[in-house]
Amino acid sequence: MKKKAGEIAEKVLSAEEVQIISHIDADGITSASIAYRALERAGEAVEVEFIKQLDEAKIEEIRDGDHGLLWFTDLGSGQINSLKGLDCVITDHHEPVNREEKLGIKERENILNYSTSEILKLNPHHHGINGAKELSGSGTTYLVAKQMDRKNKDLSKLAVLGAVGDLQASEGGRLIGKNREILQDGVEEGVVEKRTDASLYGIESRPIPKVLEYASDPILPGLSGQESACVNFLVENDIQLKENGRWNRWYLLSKEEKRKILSGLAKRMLNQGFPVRNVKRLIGEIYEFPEEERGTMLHQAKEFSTLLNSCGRYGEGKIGLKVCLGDRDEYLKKAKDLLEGHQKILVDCLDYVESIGVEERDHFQFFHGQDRIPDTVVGTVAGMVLSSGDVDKKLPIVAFARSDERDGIKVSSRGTKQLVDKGLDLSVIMDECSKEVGGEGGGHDVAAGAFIPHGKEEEFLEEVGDMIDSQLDW
Ligand SMILES: [Mn+2]
Repeated sequence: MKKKAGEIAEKVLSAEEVQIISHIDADGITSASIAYRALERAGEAVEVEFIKQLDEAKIEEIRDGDHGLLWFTDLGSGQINSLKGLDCVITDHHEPVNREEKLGIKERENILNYSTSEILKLNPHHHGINGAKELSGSGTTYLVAKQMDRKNKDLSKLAVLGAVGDLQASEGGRLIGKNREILQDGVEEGVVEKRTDASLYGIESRPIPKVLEYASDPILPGLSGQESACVNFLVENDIQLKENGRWNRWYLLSKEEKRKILSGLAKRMLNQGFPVRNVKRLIGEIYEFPEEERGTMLHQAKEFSTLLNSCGRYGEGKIGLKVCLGDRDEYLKKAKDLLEGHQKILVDCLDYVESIGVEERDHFQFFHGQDRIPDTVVGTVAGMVLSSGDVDKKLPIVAFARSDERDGIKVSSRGTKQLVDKGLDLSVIMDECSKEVGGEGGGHDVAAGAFIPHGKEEEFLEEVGDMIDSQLDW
């Protein structure tokens, strides 16, 4: 990977002008920020554009446009054949959709053939590294930045942020593989710190009762979604909720107080018959950025990346980029407003799904968000529904929503680690089944999406059912 990263570094450094085109989510925003800062430090002219997906129409537009060297970050692998002839490089971690390229990982000969293809690209999947768990788009981009100049080692902070935003640390509660080496760079540079603590969201910036009330991973029985129960639980455990009129925060609690709460939560979960696996998810490794102000969302990777993801969902990648590049004023405020609005929308969407219900089919379950669920959040909602404990976790979930921008249906699908271990690969399913009905798709084994024409939903679902059936050993 180092050699390939070096080749890309050389190419981008010799370009006069670079246009970065990146995916519009936390990982894509941090990818673009890393590429931007590295190029800026090298004194190059840089432009950045964020897109939801790189489809044929977008590629045509790019072809017709006037630009310097194109640097695709956190996307591009699935469209490599359509990019032929463009002066570009790719740093991405999504699975190469093309079957032959995927096979190339295992077959030495194919790797050789592959490496002679004209477009310079860095993708963990071509190096036997799992791009869903061990290296993110921002991590892949960081490897190139590091080859551009060792001074860029401080950008490892953004790579850690992107990996956390892509939920690469969620399994087992810590970053693993190549991500861990990047984390180590950040620790050495003094820009990242790691420690073990509650893995619940909001331990930095939210009042403690809210941390419990909004907990969704894991779900806290009798507490998640129930404000007064959370307050009572904390009072019973002698936790001071306010100090001098200000809400107490988790990070300010003593070890003993944290221990008390966590063991109380574990007891509740076990009493309710939740598996030990879920209980273990209460604790994980957390990543902090010492340069940022304590008690703010920016201080912890989980909260910072959530802020970036909400920028992305509302088409405001540039706001996230500004925050990543250091704005702590106007753009940070805009980003926070987006997040606040987002949390309200999610609550409405979950209410809507509850009202229409989730339909179970033979091999999966699904709901159609129509125009009531924005296509930008349908994936998040699907993931929340699947982990809510209200539906069957043994079935992957597929969700539809009408696209805001294009005429058609946005599809999101989510699985679980257990299903992936049994053979589920949603990226292949979304790719192949959408093609069958005249659409396109791709993503990761555990989470993938597609775009299909209106009215093709039933036909598409039939294909999906058949394919899940053939992938899984029931
Ligand atoms: Mn990504």
